[in-house]
Amino acid sequence: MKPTTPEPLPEAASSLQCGRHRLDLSFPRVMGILNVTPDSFSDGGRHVALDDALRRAEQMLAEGAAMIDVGGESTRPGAEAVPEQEELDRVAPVVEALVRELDALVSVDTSSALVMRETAARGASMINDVRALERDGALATAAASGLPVCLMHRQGEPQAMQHAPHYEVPVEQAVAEFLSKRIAACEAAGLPRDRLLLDPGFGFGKSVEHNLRLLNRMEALEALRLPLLVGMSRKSMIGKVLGRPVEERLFGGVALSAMAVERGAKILRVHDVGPTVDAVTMAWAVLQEGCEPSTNKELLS
Ligand code: 9MG
Repeated sequence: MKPTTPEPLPEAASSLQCGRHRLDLSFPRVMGILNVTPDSFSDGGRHVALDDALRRAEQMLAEGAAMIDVGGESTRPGAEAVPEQEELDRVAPVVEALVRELDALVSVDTSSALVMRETAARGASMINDVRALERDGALATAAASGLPVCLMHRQGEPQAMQHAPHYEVPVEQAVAEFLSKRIAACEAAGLPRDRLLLDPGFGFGKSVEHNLRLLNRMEALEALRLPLLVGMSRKSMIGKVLGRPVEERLFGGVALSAMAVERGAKILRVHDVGPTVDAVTMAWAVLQEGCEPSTNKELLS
């Protein structure tokens, strides 16, 4: 019998429909982080000061962010869970304002089906779930929303995930296997591949050595042929290598973003938008050996 040649896998898509926005992924894009927890933009009480959040988002867009990721529950190691209704009360007015006032491409960082559904109804354009749609109702809700979803790898829950993380197989293999299973679960639930992005989940149940190896070997995830989103901004992997507190991790984070682009990342989730746009635009120019096609910078003019 004639040997069969396996079908070549398609390339990761070079653009993504995000609600009413079409996101061009033919060059690296920056996602600005907007945490709306009471310790970020507090009005002095339990409510987020809407105007401050809006001004911060506006600044990130002016610095070249392609989208804003709004989150109402901290996923930092050790963070406490927030009741769903409280999370919704934090994020819903901000999502609504970003859409209405800035016409921004808004991603919502949530694992809650309620928050996904309600923010989609208010104009959110993407779902960013650090639990990869594993919570009750999340898969069906995300599928029904019509929005793209970022599936992130994690091991454990934020409360305890950094207590001696351990993997039975190389970390990049564990991450790729987990994400493949989640892609299959999404497809089975009616959420097609062309609405998915993948994220290795730096810092989510990983030691500093796991994180460094995972970044160095991120090409292992390129085999899954979906756009890669990464978040390393200000994380403890930078603090541990450089011995620096969170407010002194900018240069380390920018270096990691450039390296991630070289290893296939298409979206960088960061706090420091302007410096990251410059770094990834330079990295991309080197990889392309030129500054065409259009870059984040051109969008500023
Ligand atoms: C919400 N959040 C915190 N860290 C993150 C990361 O690395 N990736 C994604 N997708 N979301 C994150």
